[in-house]
Amino acid sequence: MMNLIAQLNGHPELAGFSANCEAGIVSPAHANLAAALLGVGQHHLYAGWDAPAVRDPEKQEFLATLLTAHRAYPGGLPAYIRNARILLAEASAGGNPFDGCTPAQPDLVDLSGFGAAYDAAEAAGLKCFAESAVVLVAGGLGERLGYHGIKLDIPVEVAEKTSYLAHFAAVIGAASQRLGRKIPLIIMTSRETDEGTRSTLADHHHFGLDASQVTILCQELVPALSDIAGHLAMDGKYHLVLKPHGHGDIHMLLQTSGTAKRLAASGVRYLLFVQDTNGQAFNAALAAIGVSELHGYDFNSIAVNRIPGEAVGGIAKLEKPGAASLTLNVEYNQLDPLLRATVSPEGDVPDSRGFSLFPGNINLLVIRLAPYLRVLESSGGIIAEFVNPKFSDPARTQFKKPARLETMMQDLPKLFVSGENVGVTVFDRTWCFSACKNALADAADKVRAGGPPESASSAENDFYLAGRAKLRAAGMGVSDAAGLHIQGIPVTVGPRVILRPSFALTLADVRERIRGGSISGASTLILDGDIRLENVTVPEGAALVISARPGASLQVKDLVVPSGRSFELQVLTSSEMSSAEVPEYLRIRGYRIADCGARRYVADIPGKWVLAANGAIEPA
Ligand code: UGB
Repeated sequence: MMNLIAQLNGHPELAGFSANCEAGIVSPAHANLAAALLGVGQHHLYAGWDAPAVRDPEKQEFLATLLTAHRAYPGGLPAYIRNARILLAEASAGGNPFDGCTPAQPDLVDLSGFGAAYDAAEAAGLKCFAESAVVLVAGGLGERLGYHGIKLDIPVEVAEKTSYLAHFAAVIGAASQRLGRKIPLIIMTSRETDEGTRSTLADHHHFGLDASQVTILCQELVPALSDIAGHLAMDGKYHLVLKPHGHGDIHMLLQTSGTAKRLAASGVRYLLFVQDTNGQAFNAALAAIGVSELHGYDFNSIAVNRIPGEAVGGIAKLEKPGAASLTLNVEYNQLDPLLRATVSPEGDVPDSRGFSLFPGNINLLVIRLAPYLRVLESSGGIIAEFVNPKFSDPARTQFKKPARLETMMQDLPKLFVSGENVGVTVFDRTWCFSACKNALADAADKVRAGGPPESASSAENDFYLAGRAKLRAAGMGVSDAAGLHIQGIPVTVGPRVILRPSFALTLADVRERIRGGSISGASTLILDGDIRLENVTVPEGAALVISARPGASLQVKDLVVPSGRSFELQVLTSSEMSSAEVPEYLRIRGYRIADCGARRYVADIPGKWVLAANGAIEPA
C-alpha cells in the first residue's frame, strides 16, 4: 500500500482512486496490482474515480477483473503489457514474420492410403497410446457455427445421438481398458464453455471414464489494447475490454497448472492434441503417434491435402539464409501473400493434383512430452504470441478497434531451438478431418465455391464414410447409396456405419472381427463391444444394431438382415428449420434420422454367445 500511495502523489486525476484506497474499497492485493500497473504507465485505469460509496460494486468488479487477468498470465499484467509493447512496435513498423523465408516441403510421411506402412504405424501407435494423454481444446465459441451451447455436446451422429465428448471419451475408455492404463484426458475450457463442460461431464458420469482421468483447465480472457503504447482498453470508467487469447493458451495452462509435469511424472511420453468437433481425429491418431515413435518426431502435425483458399493453415519448411530451417504452420490469412512473394507468384492456387502446394494443418498434433516440457519451462508457457492491430492513422499508432495478444497451439515449433525433430503425417482428408464449424448457409456457399463445407451434416456424413472405409479395409462388400443435397450440402444416405471404439480401435481390429459379408444402400450397421461378424448381409433398407456388454462376446454368422425396417433420414421442413421445438443440433444439419424399427441384438451377460438364425442369443 505504501508503494501505491507514493505513486499516487502528484497525480490529481488519481485523487478519487486514492480516496477509495483510504476508505478500504481497494484490498491489499488490488493495491499491489495497481502499483504495478501504474509502474507500467496504466494511469488511465484509475483516473477520475468517483468518491467512496459512489458506484462501489462496479469498482469492485473492475478490480476483480484486473486481478483475474493478472493471475492468469505468467508474470502478470505488467509482463503482458511489456510483451504487447514489443509486438506492437514490430507491427507498427510493418514487420513481416516471414520476411526472407522461402517455403519448402516439410519432412513428411504419407499415410493417405492403407497398407503395410499404415498398419506398422498403427500397431506402434497403439502400444504408445498407453503412454499418452489426450488434450482436447474446447474453449472456442463456435461463432461460425452459431450453435447455442457447448460444441462438445453436439451429436457427431444423430442415428444414436453420440456427442463429440461421448465419442472422444469412448475411445479413451476403450483404449484404457485394452491397454490397462487410465489414459488421461485434459480439456481446455473457457469462460463460455467451462460450466457447460463440467455439467455435461457430471450429468454423464464422465462418460464412463474415471473422474481422476479427467483434468479441466479453464483459459481466461486477456485485456484488449487500445494503442501502440499498450494502454489497456476501457469501455467506460470501470469496464475493462477483454478478448480471447487463442488456443495456444493450452500450452500456458499445461505449464502454469503443473499438469505437464504431473503427466511426465506419471509416465506419459506423448500428448495428442485434438479439436472439439473433429469426429475423425481418432481414425488417424494412433497411426500418427506410431509415426512419431518410428520417425523420432518431437512434433508431428497430422495434415491433409489442402484445398486452396480454405480456412486451414499450410505447413511448410521455412528456409532463410543464415538461419536454421523451421517447419511451421503458415496460417490461412498469411499463406497467400507468402506464396506470392516466393514460390508461387499466382498465390494460393491448385497444383497439378488440384491441391494447395503445402499440406493443410488441422490442429491434430502429436507432441513428445520431454522436449515439450523443456520449451514450457523456458517460455513459461507463452508460445509465440502475436498481435494483429488494424491501424487507423498513417503513423500507425492508433487502432480502429482494440487489439489483443493472441497465441495459436500449432506455433510451438517456433520455440524449438535445440534441434527438435518436426514432421508432418498426411492422411486422407475425410479419414482424419471433418469438423463441424460452419452454419448451413455458409457451408453451402463453401460447397458452391468448390471447398469443403465443414458443417454438422458433412461431419456426420464423413463419420459414416470412415465406418464404410473400415469395412472395406476388412474385405466386406460395401456399396454406397445415392447422394442428395440437403440445404446445399452433399449427403450420402448410407450405409451408415458406426463401429464403436469398444468394437475396434484399429484397422487391424476391424479386420480381425469382420469376415466377408456385404452392406449396401440406405442401410445402417452399428457395432458396440466384442462382436465378430462372419458373412453377414445388411441389404438396402435394413438396419442391424448389435451390442455386447463388457465381458460378453458375440459371434454372428451367415445372417441376412431383413430389409424394410431401418433408420430413415427425414429432411426438416422449412417451418421445422425455424422452429424452436426442433432441437438445434438437428437444425444445424437440416434433417433427423428416425429409428423405424431397426433390428437390435444385445448380449448383456458375460460369456461367449452366438446369434442363432432365429435371432436368439445362445451360448457358444
Ligand atoms: N479454441 C480454444 O480452445 N480456445 C480459443 O481461444 C480458441 C479456440 P477454431 P481456427 O483445423 O479448421 C485452427 O476457431 O483458430 C479451440 C487452426 O489455426 O475452430 O480458425 C476450439 O474450441 C487452423 O490452422 O479454429 O483455426 C477448437 O477446438 C486450422 O487447423 C480449436 O481451438 C483450423 O483450426 C480450433 O478453433 C482447422
